[in-house]
Amino acid sequence: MSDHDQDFETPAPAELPHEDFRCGAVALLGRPNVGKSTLLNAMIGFRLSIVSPRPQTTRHRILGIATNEAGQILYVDTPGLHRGAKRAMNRSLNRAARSAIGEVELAVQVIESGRWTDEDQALYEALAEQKIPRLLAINKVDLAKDKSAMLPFVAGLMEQHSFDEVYYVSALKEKGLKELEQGILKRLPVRAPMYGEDEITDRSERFLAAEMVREQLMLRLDQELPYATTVEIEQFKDRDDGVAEIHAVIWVERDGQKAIVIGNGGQQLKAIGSAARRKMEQLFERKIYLRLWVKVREGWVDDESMLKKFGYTD
Ligand SMILES: Nc1nc2c(ncn2[C@@H]2O[C@H](COP(=O)(O)OP(=O)(O)O)[C@@H](O)[C@H]2O)c(=O)[nH]1
Ligand SMILES: [Mg+2]
Repeated sequence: MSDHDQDFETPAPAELPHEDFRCGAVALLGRPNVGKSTLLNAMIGFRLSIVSPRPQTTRHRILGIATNEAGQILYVDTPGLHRGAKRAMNRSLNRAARSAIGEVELAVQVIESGRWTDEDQALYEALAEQKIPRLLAINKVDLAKDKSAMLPFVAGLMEQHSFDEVYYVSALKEKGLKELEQGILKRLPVRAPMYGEDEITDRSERFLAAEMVREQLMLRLDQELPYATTVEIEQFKDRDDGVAEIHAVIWVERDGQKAIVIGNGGQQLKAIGSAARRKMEQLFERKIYLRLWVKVREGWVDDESMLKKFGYTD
């Protein structure tokens, strides 16, 4: 885990562990909600990238690192590309997804089993312009009641599209992941590892702490409200007693939203705080003291300079 004051770790110089050791970056791309973040977490064996049933849960590009004897894969999770990006926030999400494509050795397009939408097609066409190998991961195969119906779906898809290989996976049930991993590894260059073998991300604990709070907002708030919130870490301090003390501000757009986030008698905020704290304790492997505030900043979702302040710059 990286130091919480620094966003990017300097990779340790390393030698090739053996002559066929592979290392490289892979983008997980697809429309919102197909399961990219769940897949990243399953591939690295850590619940690093936040997941909720809502589209646009992922707002930042996030690197998840998986190292084994065969190689080191740097998975780049991205916000899903989506259309009609009117608000500044949505435009920022699209930029993050697009810039990831230019920085990787390989792309995995993730779709939902049995569905190929216009957005899937648009992403496919954007990827086809790149000179990197692309794999198709058909996710959520656990939901397909009739597995035999999948064959005509895939056959139809392959008639009109070319992928280097197709994989059937369930990120949730951890099915088909070894095969996908091998398909990725063999297409990566022979190269020394860029990160230490126990590192799981390039993101700071400070960043991840904000994400853990945001995950609870996505899970617990209704309708549009999660999209009007963001989280800023004002303090992240390791105390002498071994406890990490974290002060976080939940920003909302209006007073009415603030009241909802706090809830009757502070119930909602308390639930958000204790669930986020438990997740942090798992990920950071120490005791956490978390304090939350809710503050109003009108129009932050449409304001490029506020987005910068809140870290939406990638
Ligand atoms: N049944 C099933 N659900 C999945 C699978 N993978 C992801 N999901 C669910 O799909 C929703 C969106 O997942 P998420 O990883 O946030 O999607 P993303 O927007 O592409 O990153 C969540 O509710 C996940 O639990 C899967 O393999 N099977
Ligand atoms: Mg996601």
